[in-house]
Amino acid sequence: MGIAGFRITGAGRAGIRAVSCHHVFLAGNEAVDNFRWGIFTGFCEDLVIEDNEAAGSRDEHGIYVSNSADRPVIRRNLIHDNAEAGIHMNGDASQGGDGIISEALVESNVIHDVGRKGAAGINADGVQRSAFRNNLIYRAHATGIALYRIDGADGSKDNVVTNNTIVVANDGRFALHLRGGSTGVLVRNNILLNENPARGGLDVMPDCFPGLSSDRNAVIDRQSTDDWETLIDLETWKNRTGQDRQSVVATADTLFASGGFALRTGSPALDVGAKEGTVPVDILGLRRPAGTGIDLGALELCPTPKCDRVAPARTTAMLAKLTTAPPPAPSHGGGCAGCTVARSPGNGWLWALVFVALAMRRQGDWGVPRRKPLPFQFQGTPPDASFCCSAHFGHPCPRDRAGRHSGHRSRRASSGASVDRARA
Ligand SMILES: [Ca+2]
Repeated sequence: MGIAGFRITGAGRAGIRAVSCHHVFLAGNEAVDNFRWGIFTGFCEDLVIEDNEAAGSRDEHGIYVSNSADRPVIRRNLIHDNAEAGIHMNGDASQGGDGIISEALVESNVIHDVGRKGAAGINADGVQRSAFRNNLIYRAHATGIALYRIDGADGSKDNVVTNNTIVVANDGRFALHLRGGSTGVLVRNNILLNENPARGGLDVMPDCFPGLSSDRNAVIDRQSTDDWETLIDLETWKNRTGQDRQSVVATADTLFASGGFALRTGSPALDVGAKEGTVPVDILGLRRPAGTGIDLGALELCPTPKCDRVAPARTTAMLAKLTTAPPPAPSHGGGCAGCTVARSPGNGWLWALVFVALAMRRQGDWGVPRRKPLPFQFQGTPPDASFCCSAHFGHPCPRDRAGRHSGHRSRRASSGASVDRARA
């Protein structure tokens, strides 16, 4: 089943809640200004959470995927201004199951202004054989990405952390933190910056070095192997750990064009990335490599007037299983010249709902303030109308001419009272 196109605000616990389920698809919703979580799931296997906005959770996280359910996909969400984590994932051994979330895909999320009460941009407790890639995390007031074990049955082992851009705020912790026996982690092509002079890029506890392979990252020149008791520069880090032989020291000024996180001409992140562990498109669908090699971070730079841009992979096993007959599609006009509407047999109704919802939101029909522009923009024409409308990128969307759909206003999901076995 799918839940798409709703705006939920003011819930006492979760804006959207899905527990003891499987193959649930949450897309294009706005879960904003709810008390504890924007989107909460527990024991929900093969879950897809994409193209949602999860913001303003006053107590905890934007998106919380809990318990030991496997194969969650969390991508292209805009997550911001949550008190604790942007995305929190918790294997929850204390709640039964195997205590491990396996084979999660966490990619192309934009996460900012989170963690004032702690946690991380992306927090993973007992998450294994999973990929964290193409995420942009900035103004992180706690950790950027943390792989660890507190209530998971085991450390967050055998994960891949590639092509993320992380900038920690001046009151935050480290950009990437491994602890609790989180071994076997592949770290490639990340930008790991920190505005806090007392913290830095990589913080790896000694029990996480077995199987660690970290290289080709652009990092601020402060790392740690002892939970920030001492800070060491990149050269010392290389000598002590044998890691990051081809990583480089960098700052925002040397990496980014002014005003955002797109790479500047001459950036040390250009064309020096590894192929290992990466994905063939960047956070905006630009095909890698553009230029002579793969860039570091979530945003590949197009060095020529035109680069190959593709729609992000949208087809999932979940989508293939949605078989509800499609109703007539809404009419569209304007916006996104050159875009086409991607459809898969059997799920056109779902995308239609997402389109209507997002177009209405753009027009202010829900009284929602227009989103502040993000500090990067498309270069050229985006490939796909649904991608244009993606909650992340502030691009003009196709306009819906069908009028208001007031029935979709402020629909409130059930929350709280029944079986919620998540650790709060
Ligand atoms: Ca490149």
